[in-house]
Amino acid sequence: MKKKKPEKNLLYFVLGLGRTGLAAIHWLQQQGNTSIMAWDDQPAARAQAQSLGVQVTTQVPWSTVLACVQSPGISPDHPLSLKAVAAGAFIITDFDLFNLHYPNFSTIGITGTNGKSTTAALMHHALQSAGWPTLLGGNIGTPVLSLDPTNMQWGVWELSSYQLELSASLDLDVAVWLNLEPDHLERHKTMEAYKAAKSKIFQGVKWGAVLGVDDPYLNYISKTIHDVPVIPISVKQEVGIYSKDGWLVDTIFANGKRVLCLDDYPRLRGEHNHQNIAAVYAVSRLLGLPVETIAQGIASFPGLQHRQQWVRQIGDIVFINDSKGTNVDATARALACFDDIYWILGGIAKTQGLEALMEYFPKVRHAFLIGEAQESFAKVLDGSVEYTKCGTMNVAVAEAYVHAKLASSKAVVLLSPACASFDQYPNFEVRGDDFCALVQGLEGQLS
Ligand code: UMA
Repeated sequence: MKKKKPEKNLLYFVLGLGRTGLAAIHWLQQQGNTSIMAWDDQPAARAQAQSLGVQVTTQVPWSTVLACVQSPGISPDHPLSLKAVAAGAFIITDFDLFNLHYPNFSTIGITGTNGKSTTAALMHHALQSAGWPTLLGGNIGTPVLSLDPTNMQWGVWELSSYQLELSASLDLDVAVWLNLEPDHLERHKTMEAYKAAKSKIFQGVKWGAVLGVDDPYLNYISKTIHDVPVIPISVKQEVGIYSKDGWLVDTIFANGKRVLCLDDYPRLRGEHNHQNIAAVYAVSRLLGLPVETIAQGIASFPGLQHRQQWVRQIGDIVFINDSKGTNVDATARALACFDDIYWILGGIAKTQGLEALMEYFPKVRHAFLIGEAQESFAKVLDGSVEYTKCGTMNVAVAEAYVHAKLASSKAVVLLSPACASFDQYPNFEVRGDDFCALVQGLEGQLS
């Protein structure tokens, strides 16, 4: 799509009226656009757009549509998207509108199947800590058009394959692609299509690309980019910027020196987090930040809420909220990061059974079971891990604290339920908040 400012009085059609679509309508109206039509397949969402004075219809005069602003959750196969394309309208995203309207804004896009939220939040935090006025938006939960760029210069965008697939002109300054696992194949159908969607992150990239080359496909891609510097990152091989023996080693900007001691960041444990750190370090160095500044930014990162979030330490006991661990894969990542674990789990079990976590059972000192899954989980743990059926979170937190206090060495009380929360909570966020509040209230009870 040719770079030009969005014109007034040409029609925008906003397809999808969730967070992205409603933010786009607000933004277009703020820019003075009055010619906006919209559609959503859900009546409740349509009503919200109507209340904003927008005509909600499928009867669109397609020949006058400049662009269809499509929400990421809507497939390119949606009948209205197909009609827009057939009529010659541009399919664009909220990122494209942002980019067209704020061409001097500098942007870092981060994608990957896993770790992109943590990496985007860490990147944002590192730049903010260095005194760079930076926005954080995208798949992490905040549509970019709801952000206020006044007095800001940098944007860190978390980008999903859906958003990349639909985008027309991202033109990022720096593109980061962390890793690749099969995901969202119900939408993309094939791995090839998924890879093609993700690869759009490099279109128009200006300053550099950071790639997690432990994945063979990303390693291959890293060799095909010639227009901008490519920085490989790894946790397995000695290439580019890599982690080894608890250190981050930099062969790109520091002649192979050890630059960051990864043990200094207990809130970012585990190989996957070391790769996230490598990505943030790589981008920061590309932008010219000194190592010391980067180190300080990473050290003060509070972590993402509900994802291995460090809550509190009482004596030798650390409390971790991983309420986002709603399935065994996510919980496996948390269990891999800690030792001497007092594990709170349960809720509504998913189809993949707890048996898949058996390799981590030797690290668990005691399990505290809650929710619907407690009986079935007890059967799996029987004979391998000591457990207590607690029923509810308040009992589990109190019991876990009592047990952890009796431990002779360091202990980790970890909420990582491997389950959905809906039997006892409206969502995993409320479950995590409940855990945090109970942990904050512990001191008075038992210390
Ligand atoms: N809709 C239709 N027809 C369809 C599909 C959806 O009309 O065929 C309508 C729905 O009725 C709904 C609206 O589209 O009203 C929802 O649009 P959306 O799914 O794009 O959701 P948004 O609220 O705009 O949120 C989106 C992202 N959602 C998805 O990609 C599914 C959010 O990522 C993102 O935070 C937000 O934009 C801001 O950028 C969420 C997500 O689940 C967290 N992402 C996936 C993931 O991380 O795995 C990709």
